[in-house]
Amino acid sequence: MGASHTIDIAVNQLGYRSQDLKLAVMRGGSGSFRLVDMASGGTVWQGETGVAERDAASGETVSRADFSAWQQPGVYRIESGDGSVSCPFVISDEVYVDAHAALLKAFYFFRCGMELEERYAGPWKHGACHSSPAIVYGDEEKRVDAYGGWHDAGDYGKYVGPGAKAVADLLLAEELYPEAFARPLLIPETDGDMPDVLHECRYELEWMLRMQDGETGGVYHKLTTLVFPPGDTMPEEDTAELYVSPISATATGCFAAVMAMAARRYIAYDGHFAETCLSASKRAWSWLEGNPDAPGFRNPPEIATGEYGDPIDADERYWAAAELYRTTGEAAYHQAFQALVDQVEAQGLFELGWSNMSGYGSLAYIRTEREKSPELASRLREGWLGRAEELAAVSEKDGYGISLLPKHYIWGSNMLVLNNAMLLLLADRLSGSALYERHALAHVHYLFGMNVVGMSYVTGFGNNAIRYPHHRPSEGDGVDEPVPGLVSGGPNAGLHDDYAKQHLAGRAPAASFADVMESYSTNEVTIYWNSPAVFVMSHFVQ
Ligand code: G3I
Ligand code: 9MR
Ligand code: ZN
Repeated sequence: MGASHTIDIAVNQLGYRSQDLKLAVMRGGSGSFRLVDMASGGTVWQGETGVAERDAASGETVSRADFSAWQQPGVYRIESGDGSVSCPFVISDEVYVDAHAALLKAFYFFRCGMELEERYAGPWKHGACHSSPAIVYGDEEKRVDAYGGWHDAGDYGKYVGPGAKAVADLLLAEELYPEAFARPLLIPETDGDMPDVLHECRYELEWMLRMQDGETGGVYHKLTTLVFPPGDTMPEEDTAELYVSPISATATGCFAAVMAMAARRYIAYDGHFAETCLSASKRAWSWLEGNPDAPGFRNPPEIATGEYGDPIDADERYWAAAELYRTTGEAAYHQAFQALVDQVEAQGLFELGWSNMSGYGSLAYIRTEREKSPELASRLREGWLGRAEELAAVSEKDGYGISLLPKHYIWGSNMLVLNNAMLLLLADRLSGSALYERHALAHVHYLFGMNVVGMSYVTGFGNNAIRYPHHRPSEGDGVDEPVPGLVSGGPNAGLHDDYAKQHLAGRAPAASFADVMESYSTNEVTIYWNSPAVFVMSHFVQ
């Protein structure tokens, strides 16, 4: 791990903006701490930590050091009375700009079906991949030519549900924080008018359009090889036969939703594309209407790649109805939305995951300017704010200031960290206040190093950032550094891979993490862990 410093003082390794909440976490106890200016070596500020308390998630006794009062830009580190030293970090208003850009650029690095040229990809260039038409599972005569889109993760599968979540987060970020996307991304399609983030999303949306069955309007669940290739396979070396798995209601539902959303975001730049998205969305909706009892998706027997199984499609239908109503104003979608809400509520109305996508539907309804049921709109809005209040209460108590309980350190826990930060920021937006911003920021501090393992979970960002993500291109490309800007899944107490079983058993939930390629259940990367990070960081680069 190459770290010469101790991790007894955990900081945001990127740093802090001058006016923001500035927190560090001390492990082991409480006491005095000094802020040391790295340039002069002098102590510029000193303080006392809060009371040390036992932190259930990390299994440590920790105290918080709050140095928000110091606002002078510079490079610093924190030293404690007993001689512990933190990583160096910066205080500057620009401190999150490069990380935000890299988290977004990561989507270009996930691209499938085209060469990543050196002028855009630098040393992480590679050849074109996965360009042959896919066999339709169960109908060996039929082919689907669904090239393009983003690889899902450390593997090369392309899955509709995860893609829909990722695009939704990016389109929402662009809708709410347009100024955060003013800088060019250095991707091939750049032109003067359309923001690069929309070019990048379009690359995925066009793949999704190819995943829709022309005859029925249903959407194939995923496109993968039969099994995962070895861990150091480059994309262009992964030449096994491709298969599309059967159409599913969950894929068709979130496809309908994200296409209706895209129709609104692209209309100002490309009316033809917006129209294509909307008519694809409506065809998907018709499929849903014709298939009210479609079974949940399960991997066909010979297909062993990611399942993204999800037996409940009510939330995807709910999201689709909300977006179609917001885009078209047609009463039928409004009725369908209202008819689904009680059923969806049982699983939660404010979820932003690949499995339960209800939160996107609730948000679309709360934000639409179309005519709505005042009762339903206020029920959803109040519910959203109530959820934020619950997350804030957990964050107040948590040793590291975040909203996860010990049971939440599951596969992809960093998605929960970032989804919750997103929900908190949206709550502020809905109420016109800044009540939860500081809690959301603590989640950013956690992501970039203020956590019990003392690592930044984003490749290339932070003095002690992860270096060995479960990401086949990073393993296979012969470049020392991994592809930059990738968010790791983070601690997972479930011990879902052999490495975790052997090395992480018995650890506290938040410490169940290893920066090794083998540990795919703690250290893989995905598009839908990067996308909420882009959303959250968009708020903090304004
Ligand atoms: O929902 C339950 C929760 O109720 C329970 O308390 C908790 C306790 O473990 O488990 C939760 O379910 C977890 C589920 O994700 C929901 O998030 C499962 O344990 C966990 O095994 C499951 O992990 C998923 C994993 O695939 C295995 O299916 C991850 O979310 C998902 O991100 C991951 O996705 C993989 C793809 O299959 C292939 N591509 C890479 C990608 C990332 O690793
Ligand atoms: O690389 C695969 C990763 O993308 C998946 O998330 C994970 C779980 O489905 O599986 C990984 O592949 C492993 C396989 O499941 C078991 N053999 C080792 C593979 C890693 O190289
Ligand atoms: Zn590919």
